[in-house]
Amino acid sequence: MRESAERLIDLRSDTVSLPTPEMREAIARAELGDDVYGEDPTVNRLEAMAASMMGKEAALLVPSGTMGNLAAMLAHCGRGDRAIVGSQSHTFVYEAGGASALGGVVMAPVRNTDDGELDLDELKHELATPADAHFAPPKLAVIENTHNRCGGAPVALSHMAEVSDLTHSRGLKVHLDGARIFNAALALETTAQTIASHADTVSFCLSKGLACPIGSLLCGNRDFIARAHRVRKMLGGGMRQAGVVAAAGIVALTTMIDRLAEDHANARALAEGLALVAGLNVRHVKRRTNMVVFDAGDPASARRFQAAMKERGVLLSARDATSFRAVTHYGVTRADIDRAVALAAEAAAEAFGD
Ligand code: TLP
Repeated sequence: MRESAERLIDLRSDTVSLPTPEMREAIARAELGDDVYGEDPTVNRLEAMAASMMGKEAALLVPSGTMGNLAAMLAHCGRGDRAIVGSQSHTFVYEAGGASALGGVVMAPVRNTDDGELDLDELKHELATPADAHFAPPKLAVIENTHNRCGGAPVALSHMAEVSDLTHSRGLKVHLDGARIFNAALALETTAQTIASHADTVSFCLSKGLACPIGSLLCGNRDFIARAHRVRKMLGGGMRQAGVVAAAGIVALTTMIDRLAEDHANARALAEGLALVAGLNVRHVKRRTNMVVFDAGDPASARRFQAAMKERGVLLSARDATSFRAVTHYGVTRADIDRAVALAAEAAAEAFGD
């Protein structure tokens, strides 16, 4: 949400959340050094915390989730290697094809089910690529939990275990895009560490539901993190006094995880409210996290609906020509949700009326 006099209800993404007062204080007081030399004590502290929370040997602070996934793919794969990704995954859809454009990695999409899982038959087919000079050798499978384009669905641990077993049995590695891993842990009633145990490497974001201004962490074993460290430098992601970023991250990991329950409850209330608005069709998810995806008729009515909401101060992100995503976060209260639902009823009457 922007810092301005006008109070918007910004449901476009949890990335719009602003840092907490405690984060701003921690940023101001952070002990700093040059992290490219490995000398920023605050970064070192955050990386150690992240590695231990994910049950991995080491961690690396990167500026964004996109760079975390890219550094992981480039550290796992060489030019001409194949990475198996979900057809609806963030790495495949929303990262500008970085692994292919910058690293020569061949991305092989496997269908995502509505629950954010990988279609196992298609995965097996990709894994069965013959060791023949015609084919780009598969090196990596990428899974996402929670799954953004699949409505924030938390992906079941049993599925993760299956993907991990199949992939490892072929000698490939598994990377988890755990941008919202703490939302997944809450919804699955487990720990982030248990989720991450099904992957060799994991990236997670500080700047989504945890409300930090910047930053993601990539975690894995020491060798992998050493390779990723070089890739991060190559990508221009080596930051100097990065303790100003890490200080907020430490506050996030100590104070902001439990409150995600509030975002999940708000998303549930929003889904229930929008489901009662004529003309809107809320997509069902087995377990809701902090997202609501809904359809709003044909493309023209959907455009009118989005504009009518914006006029009333409620921002949504378009998922495609007819559907929208609303995300709850630290900057959205329960009262905002009730107001957003009431305004959606008005906007729908305007957009879908004769
Ligand atoms: N997702 C953003 C947009 O890019 C769509 C959002 O608003 O949700 N993995 C997943 C699963 C993500 O949802 C995102 C951000 C990222 C990686 C990338 O993180 P950043 O934005 O820090 O590069």
